[in-house]
Amino acid sequence: MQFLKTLFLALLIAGPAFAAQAQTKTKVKTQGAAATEQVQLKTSAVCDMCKARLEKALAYEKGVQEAHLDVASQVLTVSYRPDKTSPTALRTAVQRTGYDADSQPAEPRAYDRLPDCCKKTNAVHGDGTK
Ligand SMILES: [Cu+2]
Repeated sequence: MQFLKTLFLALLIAGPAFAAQAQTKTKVKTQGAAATEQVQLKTSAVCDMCKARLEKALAYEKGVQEAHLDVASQVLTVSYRPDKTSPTALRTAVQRTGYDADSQPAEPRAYDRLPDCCKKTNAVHGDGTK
């Protein structure tokens, strides 16, 4: 009986400590999520190669947590830390990769380096005749 009493006492003391620890952890996690913002940029991407190129370029960009391009709509969705970067900086990153970002045109030199099939002027792209 003495053993059970001791166990009960131990739980009584340790219980609140565990609860407090769990609470602290949850709070930190919530703060991290709240610090993330999302922006959608209209790009001139045309295919899966563009998608891979843009997503990779943005992944290396400071403050970016996730980048996802929808090829059909050409919309690049970026999750980012507003204390580390901004939509303006993200648009510039897209331009430097060779693609238009919203109303801003691609950087000409980067655009020239793109493979022909990824250039926005390639009208036959994607119809399977090349
Ligand atoms: Cu492409």
